[in-house]
Amino acid sequence: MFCTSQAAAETTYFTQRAAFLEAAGQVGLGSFEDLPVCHTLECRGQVILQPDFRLDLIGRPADNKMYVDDDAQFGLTPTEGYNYIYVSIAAGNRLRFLFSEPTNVFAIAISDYGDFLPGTGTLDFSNDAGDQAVIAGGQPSGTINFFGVVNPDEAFEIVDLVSNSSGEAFGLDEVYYTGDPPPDGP
Ligand SMILES: [Ca+2]
Ligand SMILES: [Ca+2]
Repeated sequence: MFCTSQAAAETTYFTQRAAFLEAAGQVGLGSFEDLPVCHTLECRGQVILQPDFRLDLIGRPADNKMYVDDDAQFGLTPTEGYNYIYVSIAAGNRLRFLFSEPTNVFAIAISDYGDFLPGTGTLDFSNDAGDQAVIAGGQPSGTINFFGVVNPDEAFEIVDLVSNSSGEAFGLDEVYYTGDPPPDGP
């Protein structure tokens, strides 16, 4: 038997759902279908809770909006089911996903990022395993960006999304992570 010292497998990034799912193994899905839709002021800073993760806005609440919506509008849209998360955050503020169990994979579908002040900012991904990538930048209204990451060597519990563009509203849906698939999919 040959014994070779192997370099650590590299983190891989994906922009296609099918390729990500093939590489990711068994995944859980957060699609926000079980949450009540709420547009009121009281709901706009809410913590979004799913069975395997929570999603927080980090930054001044007055500068941020985040709530559960089921109404596709202005290019923001669900990508799985009916519900998605409407987000508007000030430049430099962050969305933080905190997973209850470490995950080696993460993916998300982002809609309508980059059309408000085209070309002025990016939506950036990072995690507590040291991975970093740009998810989206200036692009037309209604664009959907699928973003996935597989880190076979180092699991992570925190994912941060930071927007560097002020006033940008976008949607997020379809969060994948290492876990048990829901009974009816994906
Ligand atoms: Ca959904
Ligand atoms: Ca937008």
